[in-house]
Amino acid sequence: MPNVLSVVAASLVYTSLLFVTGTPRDAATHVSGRTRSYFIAADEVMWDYAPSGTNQITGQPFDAIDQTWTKRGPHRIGTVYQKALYREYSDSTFRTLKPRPAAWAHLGSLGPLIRAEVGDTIRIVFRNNGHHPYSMHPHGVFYRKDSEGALYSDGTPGALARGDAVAPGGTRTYVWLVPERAGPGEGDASSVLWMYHSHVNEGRDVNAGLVGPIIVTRRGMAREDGSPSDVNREFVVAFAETNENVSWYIDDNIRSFVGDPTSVRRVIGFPFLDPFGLSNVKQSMNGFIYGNGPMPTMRIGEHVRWYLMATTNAELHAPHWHGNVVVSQHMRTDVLTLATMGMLVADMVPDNPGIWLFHCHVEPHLRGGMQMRFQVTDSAAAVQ
Ligand SMILES: [Cu+2]
Repeated sequence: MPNVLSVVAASLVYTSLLFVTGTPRDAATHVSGRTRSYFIAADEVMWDYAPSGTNQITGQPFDAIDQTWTKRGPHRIGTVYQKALYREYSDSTFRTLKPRPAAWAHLGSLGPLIRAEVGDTIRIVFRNNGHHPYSMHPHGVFYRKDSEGALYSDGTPGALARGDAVAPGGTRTYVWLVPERAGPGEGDASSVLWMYHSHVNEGRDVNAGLVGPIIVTRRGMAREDGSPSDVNREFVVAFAETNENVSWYIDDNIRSFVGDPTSVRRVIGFPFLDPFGLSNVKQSMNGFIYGNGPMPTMRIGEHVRWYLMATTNAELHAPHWHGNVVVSQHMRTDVLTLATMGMLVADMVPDNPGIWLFHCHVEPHLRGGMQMRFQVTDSAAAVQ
């Protein structure tokens, strides 16, 4: 009996400790692995949604409907917009951009890939090179209030709240833990997708471009670089109905790119019934429309993992791979359903060579350019 009582007493003390500190002391936050450091800035850059100037899906010049979103003119911005994008630097001086590996060129406008294995700690030095307050707010990983990167009334005292909105020119270090609950669940594959984005004024920040991927690999399943050891190739694709009308930079873009800037005004609210508003809603995949991004390439028989995400608008997407099939959520399919801020993992073992379409099946998205291609080859030489 005394033993039982002492166990009960000990557990009461432990439980009350949790309430007092607000910090679980058990496996929930247990990390013992390596610390992975990243130097990431929010940079204001010009971004082209269609750098080739043509429709890569049809192989033709943009047709009259394509030009709704691609033609610059007296009342249209066209395909080049000023945006704020997350970019990776070599060190804390933020002088040298870290080159993006060829395997990740397809990320396009997305921020740098942040990786971890369960048990690791992610340390981000964030520099705001923009003209608006920005932050980095992660999904899935374990953060305390000083590393949440989101601005709202939560009672956090001043010093700990500095990361909620980093002022222009400011720098902030975020520490994100990767305990078991940030990694694959029981039914998941060997890695899961999370994302990070600015969360000061979420709609304006994310539509300006501040969003990127996090991949967490199961403990014991990671290579040195953090990638899952049972996968040959990984691709991240963000389906985004990017609404440039709500970006911080819409007025700058009107001034810079519209031939007659006084003829148009920023559309507030529902943009689709206004021709100028509609032209600024880009049906993008990693910041590209009409297949203008790098084409993912893979070999027959490889284990290919696709990570799909959507952003912060009224998004409902139906990603569809032609020619090959995937297993996602324990089901075999070639079409998934992806909603706002959704994060999906789909595994493919390509068995059908060719250049294949990968597109959103929601008709207005498809027509607006939410399409890309991927290549399956049986030749080793054709794949990087
Ligand atoms: Cu869609």
